[in-house]
Amino acid sequence: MVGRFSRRHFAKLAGFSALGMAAQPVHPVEVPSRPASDHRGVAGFPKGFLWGAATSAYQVEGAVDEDGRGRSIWDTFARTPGKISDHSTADRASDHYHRYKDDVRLIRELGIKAYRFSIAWPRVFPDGTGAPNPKGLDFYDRLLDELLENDIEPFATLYHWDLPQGLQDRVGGWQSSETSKAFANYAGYVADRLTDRIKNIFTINEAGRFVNFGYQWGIDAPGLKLPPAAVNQIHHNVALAHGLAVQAIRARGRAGTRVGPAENIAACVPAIATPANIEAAAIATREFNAGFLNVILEGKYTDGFLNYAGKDGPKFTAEELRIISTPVDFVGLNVYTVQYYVVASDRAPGFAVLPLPVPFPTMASDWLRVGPEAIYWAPRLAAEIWNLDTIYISENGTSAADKVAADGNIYDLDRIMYLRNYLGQLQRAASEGVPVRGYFLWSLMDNFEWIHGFEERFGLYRVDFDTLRRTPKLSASFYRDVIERNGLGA
Ligand code: GBH
Repeated sequence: MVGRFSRRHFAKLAGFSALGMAAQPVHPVEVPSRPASDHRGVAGFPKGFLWGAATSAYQVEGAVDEDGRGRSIWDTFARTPGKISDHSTADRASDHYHRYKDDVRLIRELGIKAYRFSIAWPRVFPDGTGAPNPKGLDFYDRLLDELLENDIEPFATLYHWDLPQGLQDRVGGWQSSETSKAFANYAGYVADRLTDRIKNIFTINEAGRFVNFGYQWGIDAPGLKLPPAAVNQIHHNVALAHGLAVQAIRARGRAGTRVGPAENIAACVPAIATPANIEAAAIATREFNAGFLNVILEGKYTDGFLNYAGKDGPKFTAEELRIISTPVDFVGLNVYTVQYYVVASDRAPGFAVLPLPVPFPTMASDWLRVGPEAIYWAPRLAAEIWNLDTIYISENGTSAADKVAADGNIYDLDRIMYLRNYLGQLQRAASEGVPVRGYFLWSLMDNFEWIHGFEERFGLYRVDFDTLRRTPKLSASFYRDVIERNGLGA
């Protein structure tokens, strides 16, 4: 399409020429500032709502052999032929390790107030346990200083899937509670060293997911296909790791350090929002999140979960359940899609899951079904069920079929469509008093998308993986506008 018009003609068609768009602008579209009297649009987000963006260490950092970093299970996995669709590794990734100063500037240019990054465990403890590697932690020291200098609130995730290979080799990784203890030790060390500057820590990213993908189905690292009893025990070990880490952070961090999980909640949505279906969706939310969120927030596995697991259920002690459910300061929810559409049922436990029509609309990733209502119902139901007072959307965003147009810009209107709809639903939740305090858009920039390598792009900034050059997409301007007005435009 674009090729049939001259650049100027296209810019005119797109309505941008009047806005003075340059060929390679810092922001593709300058958003004109609103007159103060313009009250159109949905009501804004609460004052002080924290607008953020997120990344994770292995996906963006690169520099896998620098400053004493040890190997992680993802280094090993990505090097195993046939595992990554484009045969890439994250050896260089987005080169954030070297470009973090520029990247902090990119955050600032959009008006983003908070940055969620993850700390690579194998940088800090190259072998998982034993002596820490001071140079590894130094990187996060520098990053924190840079963020704070730019008035950006740091949120660190301690585990975003890059388990030290040594722990996998020695004790089978998460198959052993030795890994849970090693994680707590690492968490305590980080808290000791960094909580003079970092106030918010996410323990584990998507516990419920990496266990199944990595240890049950063999899709993600470490690529194992273990039987149900082993998988349930792994889930338990991960929940235990979370609880031990919360305690270690409380013990060794500065007073006032806040900690919580970042979990991809199985989002259950009432197919039609009748009172009975809403109640059914709440029951479903507890059951489908029994292995992590529910046990850490209630201190027990649901009867439904234990009955279903039967003889394959996890082995645990009452003391472990107490540790697992150590109170948290906030709950982070990663919300991308609706997991289940639910209706009420007379049969125990009181809900039924409706079959999804095929095909169902998705974004560029085939798992990413379009379901904006997920970001309304997930925090609302979570707050009601578990009586939460502080929820962050710790991830939301989408892949898109980004193309660089002839004028050099990336007109990712599909991503904007997705964000506009999800943020509208989030605004609805906030305006009804659901305690959502902030939102982290996944992702700040294109990065290594796990088994999909560099083939699926989630960034607000495009990364050219040959030159490593960053270019803001149209969605970056969209997000900047949302932040500036603390809400959606008309
Ligand atoms: C998040 O996972 C992750 O936290 C983040 O690292 C990731 O980059 C981002 O979302 C985008 O995916 O093997 O094709 O069946 C979201 C939940 C669970 C979605 C695993 C992809 C596997 C897809 N993810 N799932 S597939």
